[in-house]
Amino acid sequence: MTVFKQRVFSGVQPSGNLTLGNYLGAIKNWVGLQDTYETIFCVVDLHAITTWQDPDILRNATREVAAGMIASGVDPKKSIIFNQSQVSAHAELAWIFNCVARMGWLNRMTQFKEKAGKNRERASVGLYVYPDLMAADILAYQATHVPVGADQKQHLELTRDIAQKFNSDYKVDFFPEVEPLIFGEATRVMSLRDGNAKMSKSDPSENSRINLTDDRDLIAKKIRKARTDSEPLPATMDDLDGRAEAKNLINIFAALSDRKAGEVCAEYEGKGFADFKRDLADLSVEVLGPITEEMSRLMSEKTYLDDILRDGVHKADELSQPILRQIHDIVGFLRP
Ligand code: AQP
Repeated sequence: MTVFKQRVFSGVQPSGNLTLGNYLGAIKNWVGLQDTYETIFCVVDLHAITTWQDPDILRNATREVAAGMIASGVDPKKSIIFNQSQVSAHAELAWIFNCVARMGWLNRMTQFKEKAGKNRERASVGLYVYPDLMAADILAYQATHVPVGADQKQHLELTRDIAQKFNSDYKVDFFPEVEPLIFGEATRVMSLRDGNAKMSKSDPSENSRINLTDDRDLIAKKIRKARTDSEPLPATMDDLDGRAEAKNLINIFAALSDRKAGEVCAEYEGKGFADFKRDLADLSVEVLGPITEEMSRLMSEKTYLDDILRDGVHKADELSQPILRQIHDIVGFLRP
């Protein structure tokens, strides 16, 4: 059996402002992995264009996501940080995986159904094969671990299916079995306006999310305006069933303070939301304020950000090209 190097890959789309969901569900968790694994973090601009992106805004958002990662503690000296479109292995391997994945598998992907909505016939083909590109992102590095939010679980299962089918079709032990790393107290941060909808960059309501570009006042204001109910907080998380907005705010509090949700709930037992939201606003400003400020400082240093991305592209190419060449040999592509 092949022993694979313990390697982490993850990414974020530059499809809008980074949200508290991206931070708590993904980026915050990446920071602690840098000392244990070889870590590769990608601004997935090829994924972003599966829905329309204005070119100038996309360029800016690409730097902004890189700045957000670095401001959150991803260290360019420890991790490879780069943008996906500049490393050709991603798109090339995605094509091979388009030929490995089955239509039936992709038809079951709930993210496509949610994002395409009623307008399925008008959705881009790229949006449909998005999970194949995600599998390529990971497997172009033979990555073994992928830290993501809970919404990406199904896509990672598909990555495992693709890897297994490739190995079995070509009778090789080439791709590892990828392990999802879904951890923290906020694996699925919900909208501040609707506790049953995921907090998302592309939600038309600005008040539904906290952006990592919001200043301290705006962060506090959005928390104060977050939708809640009129009941006091109960003693345990189980007693919050059916109160999605309340549950979401407790989970956010717990994740921001590195505590357990149950512990936070018990601390506020019997209190109303006025007290809780005041404390949550203070905590959010304390934790996110320095990140948003550092991010905005980094955005004024475009050359520095571009140098980091260029260096990352070079390193990512060096890792992925030999793997891609082996894949070509396995598939039977002649290299004259
Ligand atoms: N609300 C969330 N809670 C927890 N984790 C989340 N992630 C995203 N939203 C939440 C995690 O962030 C990482 C990067 O996500 P992405 O940008 O690649 O795509 P997404 O999941 O489609 O994020 P958005 O914000 O909803 O983007 P749009 O609106 O453009 O589709 C992933 O690890 C994801 O799990």
